[in-house]
Amino acid sequence: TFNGTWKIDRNDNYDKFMEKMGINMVKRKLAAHDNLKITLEQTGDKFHVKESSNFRTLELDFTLGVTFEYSLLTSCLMLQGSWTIEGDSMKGVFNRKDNGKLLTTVRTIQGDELTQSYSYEGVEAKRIFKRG
Ligand code: MYR
Repeated sequence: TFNGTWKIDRNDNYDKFMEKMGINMVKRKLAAHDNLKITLEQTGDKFHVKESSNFRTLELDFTLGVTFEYSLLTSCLMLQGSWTIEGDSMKGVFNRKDNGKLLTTVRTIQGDELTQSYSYEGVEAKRIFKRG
């Protein structure tokens, strides 16, 4: 189960990933240490998400397989897409609203860590969270 609170522990290639996304250096430096904390509450095929970071706090709801919108880094960068569950993974398929390009993301749990992988235009990154 993905339920619970997850605190960011470390990143892998996240700066390069954000650069590919076109995010400027100042924001990238802040985002690398954003203290992201995510609380996931799954009930059936519905999720309630609480997100808090140095940038913002946000709550949202989505249903597996149903398209919703999500904004990045308080900016006007918007994604549109959905999550599904495949086996033990959550798979997210999103498109940027500004250029239509694909961003995919996968959440998996290994032991007491949640790894979220991101892929955009051939660049991959990971953010690894610990239960908090
Ligand atoms: C959630 O489940 O936490 C809410 C929906 C998340 C949508 C996909 C997140 C992709 C974030 C990419 C971050 C890249 C920053 C440049």
